[in-house]
Amino acid sequence: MARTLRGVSTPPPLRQFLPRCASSTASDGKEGTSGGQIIFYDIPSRLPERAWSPNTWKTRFSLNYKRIPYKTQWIEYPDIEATCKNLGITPTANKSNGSAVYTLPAIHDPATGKYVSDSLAIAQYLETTYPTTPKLFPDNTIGLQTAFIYAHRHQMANMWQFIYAPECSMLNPRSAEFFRRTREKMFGRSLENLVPQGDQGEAEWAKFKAGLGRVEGWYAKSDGPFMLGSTPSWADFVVASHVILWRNVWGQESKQWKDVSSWHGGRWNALLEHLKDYQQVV
Ligand SMILES: N[C@@H](CCC(=O)N[C@@H](CS)C(=O)NCC(=O)O)C(=O)O
Repeated sequence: MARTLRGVSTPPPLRQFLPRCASSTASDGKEGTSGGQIIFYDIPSRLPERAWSPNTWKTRFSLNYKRIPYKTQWIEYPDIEATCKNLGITPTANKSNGSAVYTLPAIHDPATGKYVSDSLAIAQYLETTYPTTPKLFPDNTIGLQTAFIYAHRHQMANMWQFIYAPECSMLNPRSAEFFRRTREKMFGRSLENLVPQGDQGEAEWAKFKAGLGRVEGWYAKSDGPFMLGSTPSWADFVVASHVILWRNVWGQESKQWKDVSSWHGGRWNALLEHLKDYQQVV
């Protein structure tokens, strides 16, 4: 039964606040013509709109929601480390052997000269640097929302095995080769072999549904379509970034997407609809 989603606050139209700018690609990541706008480093795909990565979508949502002008610079997977090192962007993690892991999203803000990596650190940076823009963590909820990310990630553990193979096919050839090589080394088998089949496939798919159902249970407690009720916040952008990933990697017409979008009273598709104003790729 379709759930009634109540009390959505209507945002001002976003388009009028955003610059009319083309996205660009530069092999060294250096780009001298951002016109004072923030540069947002993202990973391209073969999709018409190019954007696909859940982590970088969190930053796109953050910038769009805050109506902060920016331009996207597309960096293929094998160029991420060199680009970050070249720009002085800090790594976001360490491998088990202690070596640094460089990831996107990252941003460069010419107004402060700062480079920031990690989607949550970027959100915090934008929140403190642009305090009069719409809040990602209203009412001092940053601690709770940080805890939410960990809880959400835990519920999503069974999903990734269904993602990696189709994700790889969606990437441009250089990124696809890098992604396949690094992930197959990490998992010790082919991406295709990661996808569980037959009865095991159904059991794992049911576990994914159950995890997402727990997230739905948290949403159902709030008085509105968003985690904080009628106002979107970081938590919704994290969840929606994953929903966009599913729609993209499996495709609108796929059995998987039709399945997920029918679950939980249509909650996930509805969430994307409610956040439509913040999904521009510029
Ligand atoms: N904690 C980071 C994770 C970012 C992340 O894992 N990004 C992936 C793309 S979705 C990446 O850049 N991976 C680089 C690689 O695997 O070499 C964040 O939230 O920004």
